[in-house]
Amino acid sequence: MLEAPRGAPATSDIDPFSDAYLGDPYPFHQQLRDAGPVVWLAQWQVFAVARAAPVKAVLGDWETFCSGAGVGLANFKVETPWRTPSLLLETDPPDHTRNRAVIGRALSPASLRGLKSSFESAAEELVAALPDGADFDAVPLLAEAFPLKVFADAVGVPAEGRRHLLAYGNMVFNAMGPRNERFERAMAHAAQVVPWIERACQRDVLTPSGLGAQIYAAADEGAVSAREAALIVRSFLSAGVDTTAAGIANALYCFARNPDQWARVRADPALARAAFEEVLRFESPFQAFFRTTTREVELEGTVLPAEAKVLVLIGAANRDPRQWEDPDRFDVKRKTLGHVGFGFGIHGCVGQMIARMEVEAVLAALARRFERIALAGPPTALIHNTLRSFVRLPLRLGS
Ligand code: OVV
Repeated sequence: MLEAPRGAPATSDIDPFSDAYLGDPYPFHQQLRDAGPVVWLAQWQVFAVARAAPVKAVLGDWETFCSGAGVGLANFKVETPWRTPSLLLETDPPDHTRNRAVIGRALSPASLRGLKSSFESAAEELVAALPDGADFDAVPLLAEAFPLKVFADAVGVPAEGRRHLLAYGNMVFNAMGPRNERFERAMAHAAQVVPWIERACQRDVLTPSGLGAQIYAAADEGAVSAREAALIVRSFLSAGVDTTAAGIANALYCFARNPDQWARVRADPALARAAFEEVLRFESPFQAFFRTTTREVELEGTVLPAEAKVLVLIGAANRDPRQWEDPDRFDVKRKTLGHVGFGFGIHGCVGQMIARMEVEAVLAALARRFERIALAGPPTALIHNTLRSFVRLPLRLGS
């Protein structure tokens, strides 16, 4: 292929928000990686990075590639965001640093230790209720049910109306793409969902011992205002359910497709934790998001102007053959250190410890009961502006 002149990026007409791309992004990822370290997506007038090295370079330099202008296609400096921006996701230092410390304390390994046994018993109970040898849809019964129970319990939100958490996550993550039909469909439920979420962020609605209450306790200490506390709690509810549900569904899909890998986890359930890292690499739930340049910058020989949107293709970086040997092979014993499934840098997933605890509990409970995980029919992929998962995953488990 002809190299573009120095300074000018490769150009592509790939549409990362088309049904074809979102249904099977991997061939497109390869084209984007091979096109160059930075690619200009003509249709959306944004840059994209798909190789592991420039993805990490972008995420490692928050001063140049900021989040305060939004991490979706929309530039918040030009377009009014659909909701009050997140004090974590859509904020830069120094505010981000302060808010991150508050939520980080609530989600620290020390703070989460007490949740482990309740996650394990909830996983045991859900798995015990699954049919042995009969078909069922693993999306509602396992992938969604588990975080709706344990994460919502951990935060301390009411049991009534919890399904709104899934609808809200669907809005939040679809809103990072263009204002397309997918976005509009997700927003169709806003009138019921948004008020429920806003209520659930209030101190008097949250249980007194949950993660939500801990944010308000930090407000009592003066770390943040009460208004900010509500918005930080909103981040739990935005980021903590759909992502983990996708992680569980993607894990089940990986194992159904790779029975030899499930056999390894069965033989040694302690592998469950490492296996989830490989799931995050191989089928990353949060596939893509944007940064915005704060200045003109050269990235691997390409010059990007200030105020440019840069699409960061997490899912592509996680399968970059420049970093990974045989990247399209799902291997639970692979050294997964360096995957960006939880992001990278100052905005790296603050909930990654609780996510790992959740998925590990589910996989370990499944490994104790079931020898076989098989597809019971064709799965229906979720076609979503940023998440990769399934809307239907028919499985048959066998003991
Ligand atoms: C990582 C993430 C995704 C979506 C929403 C948020 C965070 C938030 O802070 O609201």
